[in-house]
Order: sequence, then structure tokens, then C-alpha cells
Amino acid sequence: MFNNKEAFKQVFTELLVSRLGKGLEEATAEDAYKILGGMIREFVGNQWAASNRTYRDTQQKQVYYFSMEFLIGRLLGANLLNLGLLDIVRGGLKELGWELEELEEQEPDAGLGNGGLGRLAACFLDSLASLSYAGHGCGIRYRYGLFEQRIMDGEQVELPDNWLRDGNVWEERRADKAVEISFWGRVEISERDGKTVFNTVEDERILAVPYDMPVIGYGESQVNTLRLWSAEATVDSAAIRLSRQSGYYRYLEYARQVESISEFLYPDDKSYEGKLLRLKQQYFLCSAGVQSILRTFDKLRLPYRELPEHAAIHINDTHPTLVIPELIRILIDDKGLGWDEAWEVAHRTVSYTNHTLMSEALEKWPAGMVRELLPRVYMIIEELNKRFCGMLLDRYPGQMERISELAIIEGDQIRMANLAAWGSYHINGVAGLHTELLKTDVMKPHYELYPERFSNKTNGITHRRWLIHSNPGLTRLISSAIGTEWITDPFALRELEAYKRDASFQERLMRIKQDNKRRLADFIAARQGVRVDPDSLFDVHVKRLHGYKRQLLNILRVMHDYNEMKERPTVARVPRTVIFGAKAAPGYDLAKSIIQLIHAVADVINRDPEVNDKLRVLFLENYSVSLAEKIIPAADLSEQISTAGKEASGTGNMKFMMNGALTIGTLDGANVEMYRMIGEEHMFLFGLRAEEVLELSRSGGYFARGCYDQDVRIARVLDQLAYPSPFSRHGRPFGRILQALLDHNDEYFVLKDFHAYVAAQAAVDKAYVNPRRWAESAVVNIAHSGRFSSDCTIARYASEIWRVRPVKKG
Ligand code: DL6
Repeated sequence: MFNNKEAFKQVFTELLVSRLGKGLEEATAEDAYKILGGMIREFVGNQWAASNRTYRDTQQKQVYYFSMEFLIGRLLGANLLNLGLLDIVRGGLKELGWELEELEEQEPDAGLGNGGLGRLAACFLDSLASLSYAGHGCGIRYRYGLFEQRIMDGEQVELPDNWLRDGNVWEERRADKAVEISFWGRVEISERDGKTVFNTVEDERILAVPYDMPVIGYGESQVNTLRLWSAEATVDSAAIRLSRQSGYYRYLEYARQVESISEFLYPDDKSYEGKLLRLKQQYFLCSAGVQSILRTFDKLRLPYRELPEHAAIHINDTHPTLVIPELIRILIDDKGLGWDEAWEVAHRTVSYTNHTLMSEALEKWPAGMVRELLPRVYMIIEELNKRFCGMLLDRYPGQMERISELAIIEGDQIRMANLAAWGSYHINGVAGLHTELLKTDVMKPHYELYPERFSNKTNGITHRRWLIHSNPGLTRLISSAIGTEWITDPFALRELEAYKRDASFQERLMRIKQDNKRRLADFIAARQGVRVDPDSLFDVHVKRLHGYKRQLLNILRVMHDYNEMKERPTVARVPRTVIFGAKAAPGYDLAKSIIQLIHAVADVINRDPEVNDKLRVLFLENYSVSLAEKIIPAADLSEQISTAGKEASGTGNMKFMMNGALTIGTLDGANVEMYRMIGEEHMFLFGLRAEEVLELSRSGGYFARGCYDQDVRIARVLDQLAYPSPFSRHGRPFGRILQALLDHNDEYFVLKDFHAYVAAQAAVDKAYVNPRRWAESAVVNIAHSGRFSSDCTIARYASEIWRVRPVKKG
């Protein structure tokens, strides 16, 4: 369609007229974005079709990555980069009077995920396509993304994120590929030709309609598909009956209720209705995805026992675990397989990643709810449990405790992690420490039963989005030093080690960081009306708000620093800008109180002329992928301070490292691997180790009140939360926070690690005043970050779990 600037300009201007009836002068940036997005979408159309054709003709084994979350963010820039069109389009637009970045800002930031797990899924799709694997995403097309966060009077307010309001230029509605999903009803069992037949009757059937988006790989690679399913009411005989009997408005009401299945991510599961909706969402995704996979497989006209050679289904945490019983159900009820064969096929097709060590995040479903909503699926889960427990009884005679720990159904609960572990052929953790803790603690009985199923696959991030696209200055500098091989082989970043003490390289690196900081400072001034000093140390803590991620520890240390500054105003200090960005789950009160505290502290500090040339605190509203792309390249210091043993891996830590920020952190998640690569001299480690946390939690040997009683600095900040102080909000104490720290004995060891954290921050200050030493560490961090490219991670999933190879272009 266009392969040079002039052709691009011509097509672009013609389309403005033909599609929108506008000339260049009248078109808005939003118009221009839509036209450009549409052009790119059409541009890849042929390649997309060619990839699908190649997969079909060569009978490629396909990977299907099932995830409730795909935090894809904006796609325009990433797609242009991968297609190699960035310069043509940027140059062409400039001549037409637009900046590409302005158009990029028009794209809604698709927030179909909560945090790391969803962003990981998006990075994996990028790597799958870029490395030419036949690998696709399967998820839900939520009508609303994760909420839009507004801060009002220092508190989080959640607003709907209507990301589809103006349409989605990337997607294609595929009504021809819609499938039916069945809920409720009852199972009739009969005999036919000597076989038991299961028939679900009186059920409710709804439609799952797929919307496909092309996943464009880098360079001459494949175009894969992200298939997102949307729920719709059918217009079949039952619907007509409903409309005739109860009236049109009743039917509309019903249709709205059906659509609510794909309305938003993670309904609040505190209520029965919320739980039911989540379960419906999970089954909706699983059933639609499995039906669609089998339809593709059916075209090959092969026996179903060969499915595992043609399809790998990967479940991203336990949310899509129902693919296992659903696949068995379809194979038995619709395809006529016997139990043993159906089980064998499902088991050899599905693999599972665990993403959490937090026991409360290990999903359980009330058996009664599953039995009512999904009667046939429930029968299959029961049968799986019965056979599994039978096998366990043979294996562990008399060991009832061990058997009950492994059982899929326990009392009136279905444990999804046990179902996922038993039903899949492979289980992986997402960082070395996490996998070890799975084996020795959280999934110990599973590991003892089938150790060969377990492996570690440390997470990764796509260096295309998180370095090349978001930090073009650094990208140019790296390529000027070591050439461009690292773009397709991120390990090659290691060659930067040779430059770690090169004064000129260091200087250029720090200049780029400074430019990024200035850009972020301008953005903050424009967006939030706050001026920050780009010469100060940018100390950044951005991620979901959660107790274990310890934003609380950070803000308590900021309060402590402030107290010190007021007490000893003449002591020289490194000026700092402490930046937070985080969304708290709508029902998570403690997290919301921490946001309030951050705002209260920021208010005091930023208004105090005695300190605010040395310290500023900022909370950036509505943290999202696109905001992260602006913040991370500008960070000097990356806060990765979770309670050791709680953060499965983290991926923010990798993004900061790749952009030359130094990490202050605990030995948790992938920080451990970072430490092994670069050593303690290039990061700031502190705090309890995972084994110490475990030991203290088990022995009950930690008394948070003791920290309060014995450490005057802790007592002072906690008193400032409890009694009227400059930080009080409307004279009220921060009761919820005090309760968590003192009454509930500080589950996340905030007070226990306080002292060590303050000391590590002092070490940061000391290092920062030595720019050469700081720059050297920044270079070392970047040089080793290639190991964390999701290309490396995906290559290992592909060869060691899915057993697939890259596909040659047909
Ligand atoms: O594996 C991706 C990401 C990890 O980097 C984080 O450490 C981990 O907290 C996150 N896990 C979840 C768990 N959700 N559930 N269940 O989001 O996964």
C-alpha cells in the first residue's frame, strides 16, 4: 500500500477525504489516528492471511495462550515499529503537519488486565509473533477495561474505562466464527448403542462472538491472532419465545444481562452475584476457546488422539482451568471419545503457569455453584477428582492428610490450582525463587507426586516496547556503540559491559536519562500542575497497590526523611522526587488508605518551602501501560521492595533495569536473578530473605509492636498516623493502616524491614553523588537486561513446554 514517505502521504490524505470527507486542514488528531490505524490494519491484512494459510497448509502445531487478562496498551507505535514503518510514517506525518506522538496519544490504552499477569500475556504475544511461532491469544473482549482512576480530595475514585467508545481500529468482528455457550440446565443420561449418552437440557444458550486482532511480529515474521470473545444473547427460538411471552423490554433486559458476562474484568467476588459472574466469565472464555480450537483441528480430519501434536493450550494462572473439563466434555459428549482417551488428550494438551504464592489468590469455587451453573462440567470435575483420589489412595495408603491436600474437591470447594496441576502435563513458576517456593511449600505435595512436571520459566518483557519504542534515545546510543544485533538478539546487550567505564558513553547515557527526566517533568507539569526538578533523583514506585508490594514502607520512610529534614535542616541531602503510581482494587480498603496517606504526605511536603527543593512526592493518577512507557525511561531508582517470598517475579523490575535505573529491592522474585547477574554492587539490597520471612511467619516470632516500642523513628511516624500531626487528614487518624501494622501484627513485615530500608536509601544517596559510579551501574544493568527479554522466555516455553518450532514464511 505504501513503502515510502510520498506514497504514505498520498494514501493518507486520500483516505481522509474518502472516509471522513475531510481535508488536511479540518482533520483532528483523532481523525488522523483513525485513518492511520485503519491503514496499518489494512497493510497487515495480506500478511495476516498469509500466516494463517501457512499454518494451515503446513499443519503447524498452534499454541493457544488462554488468559483472562491481556494488558495490551496502545498498539499504533508498537505496530509501526514492528512493521519497520516508523520512520516513513513519522516523516510523512511531519510533512503533513502532525507529530506521530500526538496521534499515538489518541489511541485508547486498552487496559484489559490488572497488572503483571496481563502485561506478561501481551509481551508473550509480541514475542511469539516476532520469533515466528504460531501462537495466539485467547481472552475476553471486556466492554470496559480496568477502571480509570481519578484522585479526588486525596482519595481514589473509580470511573468506567470506556475504551471502545470510539471503536477499535485493530479488531475484526468474526460473527461467522461465533459459538454457543451453555449455562444451567440439567443432564439427562441415557444409553445408545451400548454407550452412555449425556445430554444437557433446559439450559440457557448464549453466543460467544470473537473479535480478532492481528498480532504483528517484528521484521519479516508472522502475524498471529489475539481472539477476544464477546457475549451476546442469541436470537433463536428461545429468545423469540421470551420476547413473545414476556415482551420486548424483558428480552432487552435479558440481552443486557447476557452481555454483562463480557462487560468488565474481575467483578467484585465478595457477593454471590459477583462470584457467579466471575465463574461465568471463566467458563465463557474456556468453552469458546476450546470450541474454536477443535473447529480448526477438525479441518485436518485427524483422530482426536493427535490433538496434542497439533495444539498446545496454555493457561495463564488458574482462571482458565475449566479448559480441562471442558475439553474432556466436548471430546466425550460431542466427539464420542471414551473417558480414558478424552482425559489423555486433555492432559497432554494443557500446560499451566502459576503466578502467585499468596494463598488467598489460589482460586476456589463453591461446588454447589459450579454444579448448578455447569452441571455437565461439574460431573466431569467430580469424576476427575474421584479417579485422582483413587490413584492417590493406592499411592499413599492411609495418608489421608496428604490426599486431602491434593484433592480437587474438598468439602464444598473446588480447588482450581489442584485441578490445573493434575490436569496439565506441565507446571511452571515465573522466577527461580518462586518455582523453588512452589516446589517446597505452596505446591509441595504436587511436586512430590509428579516432580517431572515442574520447571521454572523466568518472566520477560518485550524489549521492543519497553526499550526501542519507549526510549529511542537510549536505543540509538546502544546501537551506536554495539551495532544493531541486540534488536533481534537481546543477549547481545552484554557487549555494553565493555563501555561501563567509558567516560564518553557514560556521559551520553546520563544525558539521555536527563532528557527523559525533563520530558517526564514537562508531562507532569502539564497533567498535574506540579513542577518537579529534573536534576533531582527520580525515585519511582509504580505497580498495583498491594500490601505485599509495600508502598506503605516507602511512604513511611518518606515521612521519616521529612522528619529528619525538619529536625536537621542544615544537613546536605540529595534532592529527590519520589513518584508513585498505582491502582487499588475497588474493594481493597487498606490499599485505598495507603493512597490517601501518600496524598496526605505529598500535600505536606510539596507545600513546605523549607524542604521542597530537596524532596517532592508525587502520585501519578491512572497508572497504565502508556503512562509506564513515559515514566520508566526517566527513572533513576526502581523500587522493588516487596516482602521477600511474596512477589512471584515482577516484570516492572526488568523494565526499569533495561532503561538503566538502579534497583533498590529485596531478594524477591526476579530481583534474585538480577542480583545473581550483576552483583550487590550494582543494586541496593536490603531486608529479610524469603526463608526468614517464612520462618518468622511459621514460628510466630515476630511482634510488630516491639518495633514500635524499640525504634523511636518508627514510633514517631506511627504516632503521626495515630495522633493529630501535619499528615492527618481532616484530623482523623489512619486507623486502617495502624490496624494492619499493629493490631494485625504487620503481615508484610513493613516495620521489621524499616531500618534496613532507610539504610539502603542512604546508600542510594551516597552512590548518586558519584555520577561515574552511578553511570557504571546503569550500564551494567542495561547490559544484563537482555536476559529478561520475553524473546528468551518464549523460546524456552516453546522448546521445553509446548515443543514448537519457529515457522518459516510460506
Ligand atoms: O507472572 C506475572 C506476574 C508476576 O510478575 C507478579 O509477581 C505476580 O504477582 C503476578 N501474579 C498475579 C496473580 N494473579 N493471580 N492469581 O497477578 O504475575
